[in-house]
Amino acid sequence: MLLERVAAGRAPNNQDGGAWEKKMNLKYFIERFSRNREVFTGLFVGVSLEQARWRPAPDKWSMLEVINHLYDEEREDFRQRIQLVLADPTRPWPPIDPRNWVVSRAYNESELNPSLTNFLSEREASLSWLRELSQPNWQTSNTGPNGTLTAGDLLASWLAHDFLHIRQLARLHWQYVGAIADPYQTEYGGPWKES
Ligand code: NI
Repeated sequence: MLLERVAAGRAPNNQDGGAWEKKMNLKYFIERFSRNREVFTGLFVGVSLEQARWRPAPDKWSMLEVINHLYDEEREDFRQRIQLVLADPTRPWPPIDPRNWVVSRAYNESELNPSLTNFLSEREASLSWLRELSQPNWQTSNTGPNGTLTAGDLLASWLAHDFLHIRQLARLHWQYVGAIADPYQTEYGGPWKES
């Protein structure tokens, strides 16, 4: 499947002999980005605004902060930066500040349903764009304050980022169970640790 796609996608006049594909299985990424849209939806089904705004500690993010972070990352970081590097590798990227946005954009004061809908719509927009991509050169790179990143690095990091936040949201659920079950304990279910 992968080999067939790589061979079929090669442009006859491609100067680096098809290396632009570099075995990046875009179909797999599109499928997972789409499935993760459902995973994020599922993680928020039945969550009250109170739970969404709950932080396990003052310096930890709430579920609402996570989904707003994902919304901004989708628009202003991963998708936009891949678009920018593919369009013009030399063009500097507009700066982003995800950590400060949590506070400066008051994520935890936003409403839950619009926040989730915003992210899900942006993910749909990302999927539409990815499906329309024609022979992108995944090796195209931009060098900036964070070093050199290829379009392929950005695509891979984007999907990996999904899973980091899926893990974070699952942990927030786990912590919330512990909080609302008090005085009952969750230890019998097992500890939270890397498996
Ligand atoms: Ni993140």
